Amino acid sequence: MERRLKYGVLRLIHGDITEQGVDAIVNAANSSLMGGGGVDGAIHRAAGPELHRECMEIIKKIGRLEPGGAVHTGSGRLRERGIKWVIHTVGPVWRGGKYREAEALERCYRNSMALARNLGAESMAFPSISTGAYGYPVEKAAEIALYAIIDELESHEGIEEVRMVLYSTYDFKIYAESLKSL
Ligand code: AR6
Repeated sequence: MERRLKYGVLRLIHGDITEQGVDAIVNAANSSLMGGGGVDGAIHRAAGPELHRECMEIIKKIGRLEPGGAVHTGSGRLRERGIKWVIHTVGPVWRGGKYREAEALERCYRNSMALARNLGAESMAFPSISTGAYGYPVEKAAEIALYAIIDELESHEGIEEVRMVLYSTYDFKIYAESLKSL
């Protein structure tokens, strides 16, 4: 499923983000950039130890990465798959919706895309940020993610393709329904 926008195309993909041949992939990290489970674990495993070393260098400089923020590293062994950069962003932990979780989630997508544009990436892939360990309801997260990506692709030149990579059939279905209604 895809949507053509003014400056690029948005594609929904059912698959694994580490297998996407795009310039940049986005990691749903935590504030310490220590690595973890879920998509973070999968990306670190596929990229190898260099990614962790680069993340620790960043943390030495900035202390911690706040929810909504985004930083980048190289891609370690993922370079062999054509991936040049990993963009690390931290989604909000879902606490019922009254703690500006939506704003933080939207910033993850917008800041990651701004960073990708500055790096010169022409293609990038997102996982469904915050909807695993961080508990964000996927229907709500899908609407925010897709709206932010569409708006960025309608207003900024540079990125020609954004893949939203959904790991489960259920998530893919929810994102597809959400895209139809936007
Ligand atoms: N490719 C694409 N999506 C994936 C993959 C993959 N290989 N593996 C899992 N997902 P989560 P969060 C999906 O928990 O909610 C980590 O420990 C998964 O099915 O990875 O932002 C971090 O270190 C789900 O839909 O991220 C943080 O501590 C989505 O990725 C914390 O979890 C996000 O789930 C971040 O939690």
